[in-house]
Amino acid sequence: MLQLIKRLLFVIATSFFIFSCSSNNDFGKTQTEINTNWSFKSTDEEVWLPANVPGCVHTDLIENKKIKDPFYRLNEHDVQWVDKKDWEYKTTFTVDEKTCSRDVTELVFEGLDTYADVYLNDSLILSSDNMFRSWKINCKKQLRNGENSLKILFHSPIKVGLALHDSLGYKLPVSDNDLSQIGGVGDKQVSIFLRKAGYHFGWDWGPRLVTSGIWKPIYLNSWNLASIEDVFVSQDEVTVQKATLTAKVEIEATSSFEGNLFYAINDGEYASTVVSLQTGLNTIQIPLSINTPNLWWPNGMGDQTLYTISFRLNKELNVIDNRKTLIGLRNIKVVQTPDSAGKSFYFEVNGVATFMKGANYIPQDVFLDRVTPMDYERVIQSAVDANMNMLRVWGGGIYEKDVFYDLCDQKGILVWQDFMFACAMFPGDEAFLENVKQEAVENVRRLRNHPSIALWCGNNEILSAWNNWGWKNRETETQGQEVADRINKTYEDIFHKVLPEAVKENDPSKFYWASSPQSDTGVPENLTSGDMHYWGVWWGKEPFTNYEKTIPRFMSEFGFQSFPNINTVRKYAIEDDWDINSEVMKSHQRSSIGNNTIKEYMLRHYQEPKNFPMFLYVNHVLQAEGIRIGIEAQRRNKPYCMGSLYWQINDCWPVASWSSSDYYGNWKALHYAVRKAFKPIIISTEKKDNQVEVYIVSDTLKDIEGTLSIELLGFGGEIINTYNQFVTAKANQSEKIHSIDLNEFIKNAPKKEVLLHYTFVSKHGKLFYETSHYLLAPKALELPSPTIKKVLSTVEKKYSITLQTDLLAKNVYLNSAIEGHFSDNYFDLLPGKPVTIYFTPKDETPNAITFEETLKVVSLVDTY
Ligand code: BMA
Repeated sequence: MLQLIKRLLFVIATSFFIFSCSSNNDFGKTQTEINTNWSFKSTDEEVWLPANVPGCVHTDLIENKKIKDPFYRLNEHDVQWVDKKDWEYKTTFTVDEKTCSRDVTELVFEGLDTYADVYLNDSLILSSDNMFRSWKINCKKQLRNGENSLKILFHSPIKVGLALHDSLGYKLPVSDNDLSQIGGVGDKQVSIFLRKAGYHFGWDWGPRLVTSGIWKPIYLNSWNLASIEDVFVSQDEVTVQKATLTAKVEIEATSSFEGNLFYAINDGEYASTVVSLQTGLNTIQIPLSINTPNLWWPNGMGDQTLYTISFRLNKELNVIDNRKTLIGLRNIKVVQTPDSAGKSFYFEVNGVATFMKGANYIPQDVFLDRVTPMDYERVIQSAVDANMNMLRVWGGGIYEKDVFYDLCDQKGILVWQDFMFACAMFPGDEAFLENVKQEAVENVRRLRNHPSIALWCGNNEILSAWNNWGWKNRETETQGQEVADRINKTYEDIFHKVLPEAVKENDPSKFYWASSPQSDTGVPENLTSGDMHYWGVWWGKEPFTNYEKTIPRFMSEFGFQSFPNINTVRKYAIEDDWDINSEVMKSHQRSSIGNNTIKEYMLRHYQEPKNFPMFLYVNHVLQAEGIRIGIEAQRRNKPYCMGSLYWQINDCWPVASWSSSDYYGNWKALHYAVRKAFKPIIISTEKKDNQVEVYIVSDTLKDIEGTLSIELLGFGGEIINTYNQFVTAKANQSEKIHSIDLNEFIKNAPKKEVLLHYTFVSKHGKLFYETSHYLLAPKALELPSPTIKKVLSTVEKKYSITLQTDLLAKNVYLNSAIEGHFSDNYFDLLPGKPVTIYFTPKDETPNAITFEETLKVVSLVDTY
């Protein structure tokens, strides 16, 4: 009875409220970002300092000159105290009476890193424990008309982590990437206990800077009557004739009412449907269709058409709320069909088996607030420019911000999306699993409309670590069967229950893959099914040519390191540090085997460079050549192998790493080499004793006819022999088209003084591909000393540099102290074939004289 009276009173009160609101026409959602007047301090200090929100403790400390740039020299080691403290952030904001009186006033925290207690006007409204989740708190009770105070207390992630670590009662295996020693906490690797980006705790390419803060915006939302909370457009059937879709619209209502939901596709006319909304969450399904739709294609295969689907909720003539979502129409499948070797593993996009060309992606800065939309644009455009169609968002970083996926949608980059688990076993108590579930559900729901999302993957390398890296045996031996079983059960719980269920319930058409790498049966990787991370080259010190022998169905990781270029090194090291074994350079090299491995491979192929800058340059060429061999081998073996994602496209600080472009966005030799190796049509060769097998590999969707020409050239440019063949680059295929018998083709020419120059020119005269290969390792070549002539001019905001040489100039390297981008670099310049390069300065005011003064052009022969 009491309940009934209460309910009646509530209904009367709400009806009155709605009536009064409607008479004011006070509808429509308002959203205000709370991003001003912030200050911060550690809890043991008195003085508040100005802060940026979104931001983080470290960048605020840098701005207030309390710590020095942690990326410079050894400064990272001096700021390890920051993560042992608790930090408070506070601000005030004003709210008017009208906002206060609305049905719902809620604070939305899009990202708090990580353990935060939030107080609104001194009342605790939230305790957060996961940086990957957002939090929406109805704060109608605590919000005041006038000035309001918001205070957020961030508990030290290390202190929280240590408490969780010490109370676990058993030990969880974690890879060496959690650099607990640098953090001054001995061997206590606490990263796994916190749902916080793993790489903040260090990685084999990352600093240990465990920051805290408000890393995404905070909003105050207010609305009356109803709010469109979510729209999911499921693509039930997409053909070239018709796309059949269902929009699932979630509307939260504060009371029941009859409204009209209007909807439109692009700028088309609105249709509408009557909706009877009940108090609480309502899900409305709207069938939609698009005749003869323009499909969304990955980069290189067609356009990236996006459709805007708009919704508007009305009550009579009042607009209550509206929402837009962008979709791209495409069918995407991961095809695993048994065949004579095992089982395929490839992406089929709009019915086309598509070879995935791309790279692994890590967060672009250890301090995420510093990554601007321009940085996202730069990295994703660099993937497009390098002919990629896929990036893997790797599981030790973050579920990226919306802008990342928006750009991938626009530019045709498919995303292999890991959940955020990498190289460690995790605790499996109920609270942890529930937290993971909420994180997964939220991120799947946030990203599911993006046409770029191709696959959800549970984790990075955990299955391999447990089974192949000896963890299972070690933990069974040291902690006993029961503990080992328990650790394994958690793996099963997270990666075979919680995460796949989140995908199934919220994004049912997408493929879920529990771990990268794994085979189709779940055991860690093999060559006949599933995906592979092949680290025999690099970690196993195997020769680069082993890339030609190790061909999986889908290569999702392989890589080789290089230092950044000299301009980047200058930003973190002084000239006294210019030795890879100096303390500073070693601190910016996080791979335990890094320096020695680079040197060892370098001396296998190249003469010892005479000085440090030359060492960096040869290191770039070495890395590029190694990965080129891998990419080409994987592409030649299409359709057995259907993906090539090298490790890694970018960096999160200036460091020696496997990246193809450094922290400042400078392309290493590798990025130029990748652009070439990923071209739609390539001529690729494999040397077998005295034979060179010549392949033509095509990702284009139609046959291209043309001429393959092979010239044997002397280093002075003289043509010693030629071979021409009319060939068809068959659509979406790799084919062996010729075999060169070296004994016959090179005759008596000394191998150390010749090269093979390949071109493929279409019958319409278009040069599709051109490359040079050598018959011996670079260190065995008798390289001449060329005279390279350069002619400079300015073209709009760029410089053009035309280079020509009298004798072969191998791996011509252009560098300028002025920051900017060369259109090509590290290429072979042949006599009689001038090349024009464009340089685009970062700073838009070119000064021809300064540029010319600082431009240096060298080639491989100058390195020894
Ligand atoms: C891979 C990644 C990372 C690591 C890289 C280089 O397997 O998954 O964990 O940074 O190797 O060692």
